[in-house]
Amino acid sequence: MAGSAAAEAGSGARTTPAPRLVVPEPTAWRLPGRTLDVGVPRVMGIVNLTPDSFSDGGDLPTLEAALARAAAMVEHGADLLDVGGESTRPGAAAIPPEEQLRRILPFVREAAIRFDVPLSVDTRSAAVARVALEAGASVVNDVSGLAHDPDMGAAVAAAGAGLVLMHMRGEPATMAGHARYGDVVAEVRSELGQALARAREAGVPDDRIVLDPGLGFAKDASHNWTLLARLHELLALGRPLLLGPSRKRFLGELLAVPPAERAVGTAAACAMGYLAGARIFRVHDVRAVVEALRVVRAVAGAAEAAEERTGEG
Ligand code: HH2
Repeated sequence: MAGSAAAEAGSGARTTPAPRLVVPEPTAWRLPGRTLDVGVPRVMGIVNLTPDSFSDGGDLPTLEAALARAAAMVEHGADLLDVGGESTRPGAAAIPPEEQLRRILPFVREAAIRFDVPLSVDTRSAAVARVALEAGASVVNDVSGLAHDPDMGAAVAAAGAGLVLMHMRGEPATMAGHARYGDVVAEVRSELGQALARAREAGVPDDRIVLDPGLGFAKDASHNWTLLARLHELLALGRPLLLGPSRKRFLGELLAVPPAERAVGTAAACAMGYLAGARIFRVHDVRAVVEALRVVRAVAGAAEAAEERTGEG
């Protein structure tokens, strides 16, 4: 295909596999009470209820402010909300479960009533997950990929919740020292496979699970770019892919702008991630990303229609 596209382009142009649209299988993510079709792109809006998150720490000091931010995200097209009470930026210390719950629980209770989108809780603590799931959350986003808390898999399985397994090495406090790979894509794929095995062992069914390469977690900028370029190789694990490039340092290093000005870079990374097969995008700037994904889908749809016509002719 790349060859024929190059031939059409003429004048010595060549194409690489990266910009081709990858259409992943499977396309269903089963959550309590509903199945999310992830054949189409889904945007997960970030609600950080932390004083120290790298891009938006302290932005939402009251429950009202958090609910207003969430309402705006849903209005702009967020399909899920991800709430967290612990920053996992490089160097961050762990936050005790009681403090995480103090930060997030009022929001989880209220958001579960107000918004008709699944609520995800970003935590590595089974105690936090259990309480949040009982209060109305339906997904656990575990950035440790079930490596941090040995009770997490059982907590997710018992609630029948959805599970995001993210790739990381070490802990946020130490992960920068683990950013050493031979082939970063092969190693992330293999270690995500181990996380998937931990989930299965704990009784979490495959159709509840999505996988995430963990951009910026024990990865330097070149690792992140390589993972974005070769994301489709992670589809071999057989589960939908979630991507979290939002406002991250590798974008800042390229663009030389502070975190609050990285929405355009984030949207471009999500658009490329979509072409490569990711279907869920965890972002702060929901509107920019929803619009970027709509544009990419329109082009991809037109390309598919053109291909079908060629096939018929
Ligand atoms: N990134 C962050 C936190 N949670 N979860 C998933 N699944 N994927 C990610 O890439 C991811 C994540 C870090 O971003 P943020 O929440 O904005 O910052 P902080 O950890 O400082 O709160």
